[in-house]
Amino acid sequence: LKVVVIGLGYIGLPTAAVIARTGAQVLGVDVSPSVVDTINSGKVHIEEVDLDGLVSGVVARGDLRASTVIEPADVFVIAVPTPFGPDHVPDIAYVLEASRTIAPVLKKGDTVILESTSPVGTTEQVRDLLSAARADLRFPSAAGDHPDVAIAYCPERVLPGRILVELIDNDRVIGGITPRCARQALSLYRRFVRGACVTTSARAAEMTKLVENAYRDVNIAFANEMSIVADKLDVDVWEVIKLANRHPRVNILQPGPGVGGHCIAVDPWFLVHAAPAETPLIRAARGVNDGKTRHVVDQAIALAEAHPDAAIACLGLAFKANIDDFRQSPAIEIVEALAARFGDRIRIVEPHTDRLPDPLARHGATLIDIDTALETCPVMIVLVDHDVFRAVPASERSGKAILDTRGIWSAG
Ligand code: SAJ
Repeated sequence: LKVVVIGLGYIGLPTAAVIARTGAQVLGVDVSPSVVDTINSGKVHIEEVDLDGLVSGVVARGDLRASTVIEPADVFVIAVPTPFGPDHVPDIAYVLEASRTIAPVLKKGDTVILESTSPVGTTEQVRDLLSAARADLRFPSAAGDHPDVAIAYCPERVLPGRILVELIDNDRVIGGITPRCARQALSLYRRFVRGACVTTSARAAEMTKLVENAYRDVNIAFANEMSIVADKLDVDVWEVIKLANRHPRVNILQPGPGVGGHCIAVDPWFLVHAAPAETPLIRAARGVNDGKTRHVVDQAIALAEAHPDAAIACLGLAFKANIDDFRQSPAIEIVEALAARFGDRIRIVEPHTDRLPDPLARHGATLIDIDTALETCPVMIVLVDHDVFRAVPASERSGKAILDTRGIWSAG
């Protein structure tokens, strides 16, 4: 079996490597020559648990290669980003571009699978684009005739930091343009998925993915709203959540400094865009989570002003614990606002980087380690729950002024 994976990012590269481990011949295609060179030398350009060892192994065995140029294959997997543009309008340009590159090499019997989070109807758009480009092939339609090419949508659902485990263990939803397309796509996932593989329509699978992330966003918004209420009422929100979660049908998530990353803060907008009048709850949740970041900025400024001249340690820049991914990180937004105001009083601890993003350094903020922070900073702001911060004992932080947005040092 020959598989082409288009897009070698956080999803595409691990997926390509896992498929290659099953003995399939995998070609990873990416627009970036440096990403391609890195992978062909057996290395990785992203940090993810156990990914380096897996990639170096499958590259050394010749089962995974990377290129900027597509080749014919039996299965094509599209795993490119789907950001949103101005006014939160979903941007599927990369998906359509990837489809355009597939069109010339497509042949009878091939399977095309879209994994990128996409607005409902995108898989049909991929089909339309391919069918316009290749009048010599028959493409699937709801009418259920016998197409030459199968087209399906199978959303990725893996959690950064656990990608290789979840790629194998999570259930997969496989949505075909027709049931036959879904069955054909299923045979790829059967090679490496231990979880259940459930087949459905492409549109239902597309919406399922959006619903999963919108559900999480709404639930985090609830936790964040409760944290602001608890602050106002002078109650420890972490204790309240722990106590409420003892109820058999209550399971509140954790408040934080806002919602970051490239999924949970983005995908709900795809639903809002598709049905603006019908999604007040999803929109409100987005507002609450973004508002929580501004609330933390205000709290942090008040704390800094209450301790004039004190060095302020900001713990963490990543969008969540134990990863090196800073994309759409609320921590970055908060530290930027603080650095713009307090300049070289701001010290940043982020074990997952050795250099500060540009605006932070420009404002005079510096990168220090956790030991130095504990020795030299009377004010500490916890923005990310990295294990190394969690491990700081109460004795080492006594006497400090602390704003703990993740509740890692909460007595509750
Ligand atoms: N967060 C909280 N409180 C919580 C949980 C998360 O504030 O209780 C924050 C995190 O700190 C982070 C953001 O939310 O800033 C998102 O983190 P996450 O761990 O909830 O999710 P992601 O973005 O790493 O991955 C999500 C996952 N989706 C769901 O859990 C429904 C993952 O399974 C998806 O594959 C991924 O989005 C994706 O690519 O869509």
